[in-house]
Amino acid sequence: MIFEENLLDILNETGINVLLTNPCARLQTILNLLSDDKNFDVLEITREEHGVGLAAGAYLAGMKPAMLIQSTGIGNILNTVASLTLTYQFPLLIIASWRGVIDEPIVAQNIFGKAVEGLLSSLKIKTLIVDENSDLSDIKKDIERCYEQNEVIVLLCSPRVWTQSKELYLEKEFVYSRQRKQPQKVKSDELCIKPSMTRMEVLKDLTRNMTSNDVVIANIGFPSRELFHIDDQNQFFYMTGSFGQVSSIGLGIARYKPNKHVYVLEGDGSMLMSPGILPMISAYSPDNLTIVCLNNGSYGSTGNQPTLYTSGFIDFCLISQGFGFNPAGIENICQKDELLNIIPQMSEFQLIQIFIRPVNAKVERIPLTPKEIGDRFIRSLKS
Ligand SMILES: Cc1ncc(C[n+]2csc(CCOP(=O)(O)OP(=O)(O)O)c2C)c(N)n1
Repeated sequence: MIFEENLLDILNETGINVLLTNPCARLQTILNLLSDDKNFDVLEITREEHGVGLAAGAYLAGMKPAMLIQSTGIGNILNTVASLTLTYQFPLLIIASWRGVIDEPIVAQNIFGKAVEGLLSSLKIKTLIVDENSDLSDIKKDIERCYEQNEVIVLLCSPRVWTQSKELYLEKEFVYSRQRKQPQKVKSDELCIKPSMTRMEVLKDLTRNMTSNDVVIANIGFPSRELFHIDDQNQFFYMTGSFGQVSSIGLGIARYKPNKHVYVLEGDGSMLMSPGILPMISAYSPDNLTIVCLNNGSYGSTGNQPTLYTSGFIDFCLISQGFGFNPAGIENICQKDELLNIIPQMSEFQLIQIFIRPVNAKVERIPLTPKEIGDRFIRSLKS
């Protein structure tokens, strides 16, 4: 059996059921195999960091996710692994094609490839080196433990274990899976320049109509603090780090808990940090996910520093259309009466951008530990 088949068998036997992938030339064979493999839900991630957010969401929703990426991608995820996965004590298996160490043709891989083990060990993340196919037999127990004891484990798989593919230079038949839509302008010329509501006022209105079937993922900082202060619920997930991953977590939960409606409280700063998640939301498009972007034109939680972009010329509604969101599921809101009108049908929208004043309410920090936030959230999804 080739390495890739062996690895997929082990993942299957250990109950892994979601694979979050971003390609590497060495991963061609396994990615080809996965395109026909019904044992896993394979999601293509646009940035490795989103994989960590998605994996958190998938785990909260009861799945067993793993990531399959190039080792360089570990550089893109370290903060999110530390401030989300390790902090909330979520398990995560990362399978990395280890570049920059052996037979490396690309110089730019070398510095990070040689440093990656040390970086992971400085975060006390267990790293296992896979040099040959037979190493996998020992690794099964580690993968099982990862999910039993909520650990993060990284498999650094040497370039020599992957089956060489001859397809790198083959032209593949390419078909657009969706018809291109002519972008339709949504009120961008009428974009609100004088918002009247504060975040606190909006959150009070949004939560008033929520039921126990509604799940909220709240952005880092004051959005979480204000929500907690207004109405703390077990099915509210408060972020304390992993800036930029709120929609990834929401997408992960929405995909695996289709009977719940997931509201993501995004920020304009956070969306600027991670617009790369929008194509994934558009493509996987769960109809139980609503992104509410609270646009205060600034980085509110760090002291309301205006962002040059969102306080000026960026229109997230138009951007989302460009990424393929259905224009009928997108709305810009500026005034309270518009908000009150839309709230009863809020669950039908994919993205609602609400323009608010850059004001933070004087509310205390959330007195729960990340572990408590995660544990009670998981229990609430089961009930
Ligand atoms: C990787 C990373 N960079 C920067 C920060 C600091 N930070 C925390 S919250 C925040 C601003 C959030 O702004 P936005 O998403 O617009 O939400 P708001 O607070 O305005 O509601 C920043 C810059 C961080 N925690 N992590």
